[in-house]
Amino acid sequence: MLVFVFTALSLLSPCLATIPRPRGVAISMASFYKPDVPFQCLDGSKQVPFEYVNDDYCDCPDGSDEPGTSACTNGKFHCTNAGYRPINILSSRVNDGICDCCDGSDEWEGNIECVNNCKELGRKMREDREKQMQLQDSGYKVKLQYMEEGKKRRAEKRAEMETLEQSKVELEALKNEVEARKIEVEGPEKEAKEKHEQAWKEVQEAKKAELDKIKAETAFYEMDENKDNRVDLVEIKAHAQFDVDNNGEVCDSEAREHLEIGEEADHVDLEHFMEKVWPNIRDFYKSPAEQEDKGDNQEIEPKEEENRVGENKTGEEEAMPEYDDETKQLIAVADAARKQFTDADNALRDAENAIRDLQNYLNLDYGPNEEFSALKGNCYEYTDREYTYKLCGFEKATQRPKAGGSETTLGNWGKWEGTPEDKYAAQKYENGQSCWNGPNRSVKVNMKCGLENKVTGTSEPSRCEYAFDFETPARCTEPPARASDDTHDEL
Ligand code: MAN
Repeated sequence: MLVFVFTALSLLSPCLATIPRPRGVAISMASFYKPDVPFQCLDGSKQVPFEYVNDDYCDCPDGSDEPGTSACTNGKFHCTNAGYRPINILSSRVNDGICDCCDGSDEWEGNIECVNNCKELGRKMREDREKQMQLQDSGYKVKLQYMEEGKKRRAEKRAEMETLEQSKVELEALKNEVEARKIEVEGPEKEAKEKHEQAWKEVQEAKKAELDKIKAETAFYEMDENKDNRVDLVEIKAHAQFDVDNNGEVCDSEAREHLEIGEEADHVDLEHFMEKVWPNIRDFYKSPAEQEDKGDNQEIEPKEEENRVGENKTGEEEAMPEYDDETKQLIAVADAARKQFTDADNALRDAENAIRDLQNYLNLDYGPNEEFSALKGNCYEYTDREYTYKLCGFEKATQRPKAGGSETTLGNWGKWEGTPEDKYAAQKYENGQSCWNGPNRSVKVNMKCGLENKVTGTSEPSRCEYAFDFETPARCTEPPARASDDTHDEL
């Protein structure tokens, strides 16, 4: 059966009314369907008589001869949808008992009664669009502020950086200067201190030598039992401590060895004793009194020995006397130079740290017009059933269990990760805490226009890979003039 119905076009568009068009054909395509000439398949593959158009038999391989029937599986049916948006549907859906077009034109056989709700859809679409425009409008105003503030901030940071770079140069020079001064005054200080310390050491050593001499003399007179001012073999033999081989007696050779004398001699005088004997025995010599007190084989504390001799009663090191005034003065000068150096060094370090912070700020990409700088230094939270998520702009993203427990870093600022056409559509926070049997945690933050900065949703599409939805005025665009509206009145 020949199905050939022209859409009536006469009323609203007089200029188009002259081109009748077969069912399912868009106005823009009407010129290809002229009733008085054979129809050329749109893919150019063949020509058929015009009567074959919409005759419910598929002639063209591209289905273009049957726009208004379901004869071709690959054909396209154009719904005019006056009051809403025209759409193309697969022509297999024509007269399939389901209303696909809001104007009901796809069900022209009347197998089902379609209500034309194009006007309502159009109204809703316009309302939504109006809301979107208002949102973009208001958001864009905020974005303009962000842009201004962001640019100002960048300029300020740059200026601050320049100032700091300059003062860094000065601080370096100052540091070198005070360091040189420090080195200069530390030399005489060191010399004076060493001189004082050396003198003190010498005094100490002299005292020690004096003490040793007294001990040696005491030992000599203790051993010289017959008081003939000599220590002879018999006297030394009386001291069991010289029994080196522990055989119960001090034999001649042991006695001679300790007295450092040969076979020909049998005694030593004080001078020989002090010079030759005492150095060998001072570490283990025990006076007769000690031997009685403690027994032969017991050690006695050197402290007690000192007490006995009567010197340095406490046995403690005597404190070094204060430096002389001249040395004190040199120390004060060096201390002042050291402080100046430490201060200059700290000031330089502070400047370097501040420069590093500024550099970090300036190295970040805050969008084409600095609009995203509003997120820097701010954090935004979102709580779902299980966790509180936090996004700190250009810094990091975290997750904290609501039930308590420690915070998990989901990622640190990485990069912009939108599309090639829209780089700023998403941010990536990466290298978060490692995930058992999975990748290091990371977050993709999808950004869209909103009136304020906030996380509006979070999810974990795959284990330890999170997605945040974020709204920000920085993503709003200047809305196009309201006149551009693709709701059409194609009739
Ligand atoms: C924690 C959370 C989850 C994550 C698992 C992986 O429970 O960070 O989001 O899926 O660890 O083990």
